[in-house]
Amino acid sequence: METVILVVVIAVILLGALSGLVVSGRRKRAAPPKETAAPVETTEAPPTEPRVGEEAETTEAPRRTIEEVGLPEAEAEAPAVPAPAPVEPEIETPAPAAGRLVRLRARLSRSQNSLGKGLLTLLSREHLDEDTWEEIEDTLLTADVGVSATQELVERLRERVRVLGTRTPDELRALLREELLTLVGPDLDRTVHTETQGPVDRPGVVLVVGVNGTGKTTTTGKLARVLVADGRSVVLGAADTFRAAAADQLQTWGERVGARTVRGPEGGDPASVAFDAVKQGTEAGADVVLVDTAGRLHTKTGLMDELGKVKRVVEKQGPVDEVLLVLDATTGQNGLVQARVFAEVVDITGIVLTKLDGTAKGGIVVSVQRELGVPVKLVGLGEGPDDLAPFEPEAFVDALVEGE
Ligand SMILES: Nc1nc2c(ncn2[C@@H]2O[C@H](COP(=O)(O)OP(=O)(O)OP(=O)(O)O)[C@@H](O)[C@H]2O)c(=O)[nH]1
Ligand SMILES: [Mg+2]
Repeated sequence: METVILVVVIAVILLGALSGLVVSGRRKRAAPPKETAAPVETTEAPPTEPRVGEEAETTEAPRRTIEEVGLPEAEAEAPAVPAPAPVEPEIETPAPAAGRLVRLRARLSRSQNSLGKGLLTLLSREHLDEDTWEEIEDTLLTADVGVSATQELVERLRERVRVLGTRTPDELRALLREELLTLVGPDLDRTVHTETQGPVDRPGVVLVVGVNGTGKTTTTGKLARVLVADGRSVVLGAADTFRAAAADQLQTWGERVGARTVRGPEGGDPASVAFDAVKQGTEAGADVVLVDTAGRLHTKTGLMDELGKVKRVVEKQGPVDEVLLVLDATTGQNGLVQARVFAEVVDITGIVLTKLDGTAKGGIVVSVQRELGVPVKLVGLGEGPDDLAPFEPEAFVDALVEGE
């Protein structure tokens, strides 16, 4: 009897175990179709484990037709709107360059009219004794006019004041204006040569040089804007390979006006970047190629050698039409020393005097022209994108003697 009960108990347990197995077996069979359904439907690709889930998700989207039907227009517009926004920077329309110095005159006067005012006050004294003439001389020297130009000017002023006899303020102002203008050189050719002197199917090539921090990259960017405003197409060459940020800085300027920047690897050969820029500019049929250079190099001793090489390599494709030396007006005599060194290596054809808004030493215009025998062609009057002006002697001298 006991064995019968035992057999029955064992039979019940076995039955229970069997039914459990069947259920779990069903579950096991049910599970795989859930996991593999999507890949099987959507792709013939082997369902390798990690990809299955991803593909299932991505391919599931098109099947949600109800949602699609609900928002057909919104879905169609959505990808089109955000896509171009981050890629296409807004292209600016810069202000034209003509008459800029007159527009920026207030800024020039603020920084420079202490020279004019100082001179007029001194010249208005009833008795122009030796002490007064010395003060006039000091005023000119302080403004960086330079020794020889100062002596010349004082001599001429002495002579003319003597002839004039009594002096009204207006007469003095006119006289001073005339003499300062003579000193600045109203007849020098201040055109920035951006048109090629080589074969006609070649862009004009402008090389921008100077020591670090003077404003080369900023000036190159501002000049690109001036040219674009005049309807010229511009390619920029980032031949400052000293640090990647330098090329980025130039490229940002270019992007704002839709000008392409040719650049090379950080620490790469500046001459080959400059060469490429001119080559690509030629191929693209650009009007002007502006090449920004480094104010310092990895090999310190080689700055001047490197610069000479940049120019020579570019010249393999044709002449460089303009070499602009960028000088920081606030550095005074130091700037003149730099100018001399650069002039020995590359033929400077024009000077850009930057930061004239931040110094009263506008006399540097006179001394640097005398030093190099090269005219000041552009002046920087601020950090704004259009704060670069063609240098106009009349407007400059007016700002000195009239002020605001
Ligand atoms: N106030 C004023 N600041 C200027 C002017 N021109 C340039 N700057 C500023 O001078 C600083 C240096 O200018 P950059 O153009 O970077 O000088 P850089 O010669 O290219 O310098 P490196 O690449 O380091 O050799 C920047 O902060 C400019 O905004 C100007 O005319 N007026
Ligand atoms: Mg720079």
